[in-house]
Amino acid sequence: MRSTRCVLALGGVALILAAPPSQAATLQVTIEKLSFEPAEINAAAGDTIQWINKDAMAHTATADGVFDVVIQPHNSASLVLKSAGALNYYCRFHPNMRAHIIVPAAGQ
Ligand SMILES: [Cu+2]
Repeated sequence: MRSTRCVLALGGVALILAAPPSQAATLQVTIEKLSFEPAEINAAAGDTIQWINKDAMAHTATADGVFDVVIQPHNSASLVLKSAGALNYYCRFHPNMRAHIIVPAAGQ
């Protein structure tokens, strides 16, 4: 497990926060106006990603062969990351909606 993680704060300012090495976190990604924000997050295997859909239409977070989460309008959905590795995901309904999860291998 990594000892630091990036969290995007208001205005896109990146803060580096120390985190307990073995504690899973919940990372939130907001979907608003057909875009994932932040579009890139650092996560660890075991972390939960929670998508919060502020739009009036359904979206998905889809990484082919890895996960496919539907997020209903004005609702949220979450997923526990199973393994390390970089992941690109997109919305099946709006394929130009794209985002990225960076999951470092243990020890990085
Ligand atoms: Cu969408």
